[in-house]
Amino acid sequence: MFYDTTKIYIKGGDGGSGVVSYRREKYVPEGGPNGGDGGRGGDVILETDSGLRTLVDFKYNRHYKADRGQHGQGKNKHGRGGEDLVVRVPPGTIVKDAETGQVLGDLVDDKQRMLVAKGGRGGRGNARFATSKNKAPSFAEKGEPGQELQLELELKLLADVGLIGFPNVGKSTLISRISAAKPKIADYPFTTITPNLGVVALQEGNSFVVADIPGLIEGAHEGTGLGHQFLRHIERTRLLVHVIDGAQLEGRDLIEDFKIITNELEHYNDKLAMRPQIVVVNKIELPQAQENTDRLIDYLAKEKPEIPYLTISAVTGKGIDQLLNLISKRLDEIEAEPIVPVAEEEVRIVEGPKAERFHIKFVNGIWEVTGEEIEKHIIMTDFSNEEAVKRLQRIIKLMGLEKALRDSGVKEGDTVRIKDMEFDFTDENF
Ligand SMILES: Nc1nc2c(ncn2[C@@H]2O[C@H](COP(=O)(O)OP(=O)(O)OP(=O)(O)O)[C@@H](O)[C@H]2O)c(=O)[nH]1
Ligand SMILES: [Mg+2]
Repeated sequence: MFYDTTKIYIKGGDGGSGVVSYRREKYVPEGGPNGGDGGRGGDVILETDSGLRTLVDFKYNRHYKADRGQHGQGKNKHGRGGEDLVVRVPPGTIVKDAETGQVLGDLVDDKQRMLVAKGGRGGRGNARFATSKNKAPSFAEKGEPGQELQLELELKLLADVGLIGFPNVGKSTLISRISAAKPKIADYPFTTITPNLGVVALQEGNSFVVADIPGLIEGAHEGTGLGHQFLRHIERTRLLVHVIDGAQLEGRDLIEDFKIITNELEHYNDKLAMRPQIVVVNKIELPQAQENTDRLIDYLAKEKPEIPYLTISAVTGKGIDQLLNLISKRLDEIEAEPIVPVAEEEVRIVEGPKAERFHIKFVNGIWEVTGEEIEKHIIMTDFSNEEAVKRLQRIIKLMGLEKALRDSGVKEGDTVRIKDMEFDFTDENF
């Protein structure tokens, strides 16, 4: 089985910060708070697009960040939310957490969506913190950072195009010319013993996958020369490219070659024989090729007018661009077959992190507190603002952290570290 994999970094947009602001009115010396909230950051969403067949686009662009939310403003103006970032992937993409290897989702259908990184919540403005006791709070919350994650994308490659033909006609040379595949190439039959896949990248983000299989010979449909096994690999392709040796170095006849391979396909599987085909006459730069080729072309025009043909030289590159254009055009015309689901593993849609309470550890004389919820409060607090800090202290009490620290044996004056902030454990601080 052939897999294409790639790693990408994704991050939801950060939430905008809330703002501190007061009403200013004539004759009202001290207006009430009117600081608006920050907007929420955009989410990162994967969406399948049946126009994509491979992961090549991700080889060049590995970072995906959604927009951040705008900060709040005075007059109770809330910040605008950041736009979601929709990242397009081909159907059949398995999405894994790159760190743990856990399968997060299996995107099969066209236009299927999966939320992979949530944007951060916007921080609340000071208007939200007004109470009967504190009518004009002078602090606001900072925005919550967006979720970030390394993803591993995995796609089982299904070949769009199958290269068929006799041994030694230049199938492997052709795939090595049009893709990054590096098959063994040599001047003797059956050089290729297992199939090779190559991804062909065209302009405008178009790409397709080609399978180069070992050469076929007469009797392949009955298993001669392992033909059975090889034909199986191209059963699910959408287009066959039949490569013929124009120079006839083996002393064979072009038209005979064509008929033998066609016959093998028909005997192996009717459907395979009906598959759209392009005939490619290779080694055209060799002097003896021209005459042979004219004969084959006459034959095709008469007997198989539905099959387009081209002459190329896989060695010099002649005709290769035309061939790629023709393949791409034919693939567009042929309707894509539905992709079969590839993973049976449990499918889980990623949600925001589970808020866990905290852990306390004593490391090198410092009490370290970790936990998503408390760390989020630290990040969202504006430490340059005394009132915001007081609010954090209340939260710490309410969460039971102060008591838990005491129960763990924290003494007056000890250092407590949460995230990158260090506090002295004093009455004033806790
Ligand atoms: N002159 C010339 N030689 C070519 C051309 N394309 C391939 N060859 C040569 O033909 C021989 C066979 O090429 P391969 O690409 O290994 O052929 P294949 O069809 O993959 O062969 P199998 O794997 O045995 O089925 C090699 O010596 C190539 O260098 C061409 O366009 N012109
Ligand atoms: Mg080969």
